[in-house]
Amino acid sequence: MEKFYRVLDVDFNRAREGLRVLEDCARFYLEEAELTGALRDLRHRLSRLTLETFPRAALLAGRESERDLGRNFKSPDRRDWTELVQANSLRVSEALRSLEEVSKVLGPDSTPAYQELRFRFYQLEKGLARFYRSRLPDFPVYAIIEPGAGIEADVAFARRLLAAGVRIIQLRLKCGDDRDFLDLAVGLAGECRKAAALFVVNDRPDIALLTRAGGIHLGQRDLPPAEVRRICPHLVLGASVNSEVSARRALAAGVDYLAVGAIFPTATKEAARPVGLEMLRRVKRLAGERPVVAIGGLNPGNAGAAYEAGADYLAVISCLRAGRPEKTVAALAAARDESIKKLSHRPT
Ligand code: TZP
Ligand code: MG
Repeated sequence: MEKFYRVLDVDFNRAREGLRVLEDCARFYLEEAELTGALRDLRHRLSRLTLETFPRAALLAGRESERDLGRNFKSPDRRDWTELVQANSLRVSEALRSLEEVSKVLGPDSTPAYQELRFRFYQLEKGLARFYRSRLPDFPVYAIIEPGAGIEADVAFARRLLAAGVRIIQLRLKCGDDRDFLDLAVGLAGECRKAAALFVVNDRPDIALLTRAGGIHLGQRDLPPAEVRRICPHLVLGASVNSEVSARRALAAGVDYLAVGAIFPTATKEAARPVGLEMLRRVKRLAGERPVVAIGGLNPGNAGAAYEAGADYLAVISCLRAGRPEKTVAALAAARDESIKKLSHRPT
């Protein structure tokens, strides 16, 4: 029995501590009062249940941390909030499951209560989804595909881009019917999944959900980002902006990245008034840690200037169709490396 108490003690600590880490993330990073309160409540309920069901003395008697084989296991480094939250979410759900199993031996009357806590945690984990979608892949080319030569050809084009290293593909469809939109989105989503790339749907949260896309992109006249967030809390959410006012508005709505444009004149979206590199610089300043995507009239010739003005990514449509896409993608990516080199040599 003592060994069961040892497991109970370890997993009680593990679950409580994991919940405390998540609570701190919700409190200090997300600053979301409701989620913070719900995680705290779960932690308190777990403590109450355990300490009211099992004698504290038995838990402490079972404790043998000095001899614990796991004592010297090195826990992996965490690169960011996403990894921190992911690791601690797993820790909590695993520990809750273990408590539930051990309670079957030590105090079966409490098992349903442990099970309920575990299910409550699964629910709360959804609130932590914000941490999971805040990251865009590293590669700086954000490819936008507008349907051209039919689904097969468009999907084949996406495959070429992915093979060239592109890790974000957006589907943008301004005319045509919904069935075509959905069919093409299914094809592109499948290719992106195979390549572990992010698939983003422009304008349409319904199509994004139906195709299990990773992101949704909204213009200023599309559905409001805050509303879309309610129905797609797990998706990377991007917004197009063309001024400091619109950038502030999008940031206040909690978007994950901003797309600024049109930077240069473009025939792809003639109505888009060019805002120039200066606006890109200003939006970058406002965006803080959120990534900024430059869009509009970009190509390998002006890519360096866009990176130097603050673009983290370049969203491109027509230049990908202008020559061999592999060559263009490589040139757009190389321009970033050049800019980084140039900026790091610039005297301060
Ligand atoms: N939004 C601002 S400019 C633009 C969009 C969708 C079009 C960008 O296309 P291109 O061909 O890369 O200039
Ligand atoms: Mg739109």
